[in-house]
Amino acid sequence: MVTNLPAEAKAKFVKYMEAKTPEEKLKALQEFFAAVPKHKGTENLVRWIRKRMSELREEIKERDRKKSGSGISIFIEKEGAAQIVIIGFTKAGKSALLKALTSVNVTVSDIPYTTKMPVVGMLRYEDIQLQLIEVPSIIPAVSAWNTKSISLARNSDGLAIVLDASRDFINEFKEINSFLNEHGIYIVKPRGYIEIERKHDGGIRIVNYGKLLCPESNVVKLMNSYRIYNAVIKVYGEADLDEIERAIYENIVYKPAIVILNKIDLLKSQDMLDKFKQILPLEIPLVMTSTLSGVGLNDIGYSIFQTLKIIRIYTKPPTGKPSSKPLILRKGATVLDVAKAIHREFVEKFSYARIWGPSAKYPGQKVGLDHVLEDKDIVEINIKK
Ligand SMILES: Nc1nc2c(ncn2[C@@H]2O[C@H](COP(=O)(O)OP(=O)(O)OP(=O)(O)O)[C@@H](O)[C@H]2O)c(=O)[nH]1
Ligand SMILES: [Mg+2]
Repeated sequence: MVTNLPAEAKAKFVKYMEAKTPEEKLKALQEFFAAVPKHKGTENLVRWIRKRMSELREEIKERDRKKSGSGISIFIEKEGAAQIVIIGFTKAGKSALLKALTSVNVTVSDIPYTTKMPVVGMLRYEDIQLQLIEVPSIIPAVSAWNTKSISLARNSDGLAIVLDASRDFINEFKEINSFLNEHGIYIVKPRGYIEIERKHDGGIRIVNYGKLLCPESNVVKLMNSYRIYNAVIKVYGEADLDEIERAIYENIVYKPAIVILNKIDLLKSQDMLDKFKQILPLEIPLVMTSTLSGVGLNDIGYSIFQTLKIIRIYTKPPTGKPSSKPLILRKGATVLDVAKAIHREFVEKFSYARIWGPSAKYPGQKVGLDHVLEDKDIVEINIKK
């Protein structure tokens, strides 16, 4: 059901979107909250506003702590090919895994909530590095506690959800999944998944990767009613107007994920494992590990790499060797993406490319800009003199 907000409320929301500092945002949101009629159709919205207000309060507190010299920044600079957040309930073995995978010095302990600050380590997978960040264990009931973990998860390229095989991991997985959903993070592309990118010009453009269940003109009207006049709206899967309106507020993100079922040495019931495999969405790889015996640890890098849907491309000058450091691109990337990544000139003066590796019909095949690449291809771009 579309929320059908009065114009006054929408105007208040616009103020919120335009606010710069957390204080301004909080104030604008409080005013918006007061202007939203409370009924069935606005239930989700009201829940979202409450949550956002508490996040903002936490952000303000966090920033003040930082100012006074204690605490750390929520944002962690990306390093390596991708940033992966390790998330889960306490004592699942996140620190033990991080320590075993990256040799970072982190405290592993039987005392709950030992990890209070994010810890970073680099995991080598073949010729790339993956940046792993263990975040403080989540406590769904204590909203303020999770702020840091959630914001790091939102900013990451993917998640590694760690479960404890000696506990009721099926339910714990479900709890973690709904916790993430409540915070606008989806590990499976939702039925309707919408990304709204605000722009400075160009009007409202709808890029339809799926199926829009309402006329485009309604989307434009909806956006305009929020005084959004320039934006690219990407529609994945099936989405109706209601879902598009939700996306204006909730800013939903999709994160590829893997599940690590740790402490497999303590698995009590094979039945439970079989059931879990049935409920786990197909696109989420499952790795079973034990930090005690070392089982499964070597599979984690590969699983992360697979779920991220990235490829490694080695560029090579016409006379010379391929670079040893690969370019990281999305699966489905073309020669054009490589040219863009090197320099604009390579696009403008492009003549032809030569390819070696999995996507080449034969070594050194000549191809054009639209050639789709595969992991481990070598690309040599020749430009017009
Ligand atoms: N049997 C067994 N115990 C493990 C395994 N991995 C970790 N543990 C133990 O589980 C306990 C919790 O491990 P941590 O790695 O500190 O847990 P955490 O997920 O980081 O938990 P936080 O304290 O919330 O950060 C420790 O006593 C570890 O020794 C495993 O594979 N098998
Ligand atoms: Mg820990």
